[in-house]
Amino acid sequence: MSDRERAGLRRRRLLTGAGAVGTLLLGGCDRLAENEHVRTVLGGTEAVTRWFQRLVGSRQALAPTYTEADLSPSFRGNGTIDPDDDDYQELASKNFADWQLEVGGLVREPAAFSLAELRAMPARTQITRHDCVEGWSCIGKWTGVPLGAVLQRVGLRPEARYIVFQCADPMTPGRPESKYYESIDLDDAFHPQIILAYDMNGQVLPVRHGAPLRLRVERQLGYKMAKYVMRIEAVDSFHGIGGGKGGYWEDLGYTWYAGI
Ligand SMILES: Nc1nc2c(c(=O)[nH]1)N[C@H]1C(S)=C(S)[C@@H](COP(=O)(O)O)O[C@H]1N2
Ligand SMILES: [Mo]
Repeated sequence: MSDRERAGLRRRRLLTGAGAVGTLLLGGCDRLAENEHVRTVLGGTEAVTRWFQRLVGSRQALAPTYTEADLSPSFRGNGTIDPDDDDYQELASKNFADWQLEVGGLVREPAAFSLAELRAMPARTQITRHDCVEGWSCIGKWTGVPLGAVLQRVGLRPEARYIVFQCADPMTPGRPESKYYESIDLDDAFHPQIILAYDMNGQVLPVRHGAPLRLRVERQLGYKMAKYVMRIEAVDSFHGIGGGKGGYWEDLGYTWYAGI
């Protein structure tokens, strides 16, 4: 996203905030975005702290977290909400009992993890705000295994520079080569808030939001947070993957680093 687009996104948020009184009856997500804005205005010190942290903060700084009271009553589903893919539907019909996460590429020991194995690993829960490039936000609670823990299990080779997430959902019906994919660099891969989430708001992650496993990249925009993750691959470049830009939307012109 260019600085101009970023400014546009911020402006849209401010406008949403200004309309708070008139739109109090709006459901879930939009209303919470407004509450957040109101809180920022009232909590001046916190806003300044956050601004300063962003200014000098490292890539390892944490995204803001929220409380149960802040949870959006309904969380918007966006992009694919039910993958148009026979293999995925077959797995879903058995409650993902036969699903496995493949991890390969530039790793020492390629492996496959069942949901039970992922759930047995150290878990992290966080309540965060999801910002979509389209200008809406929702607050949700996510539980999952830190991506770094999974990568440690397989061991990255020194040549690895990026982690690519291959998803189950074709973006053009009937065209498997159009499946959604995303990528992040190693700074993010080992960021403590980057998790592979299997629970949302204290329940099993619904299909709508990426079952059985979706990525959370809390310091970037929504399109980085791959849903329906089937395979994770460590690579040294995006050459030969999709259109070569590191993600489905990136191949269509979105910026690869979508930091917020
Ligand atoms: N596999 C896959 N992941 C995806 C998408 C998608 O269409 N397919 N959409 C992205 C976009 S633009 C957003 S805003 C979020 C939406 O997540 P949600 O449905 O949980 O709100 O998922 C992201 N990850
Ligand atoms: Mo999005």
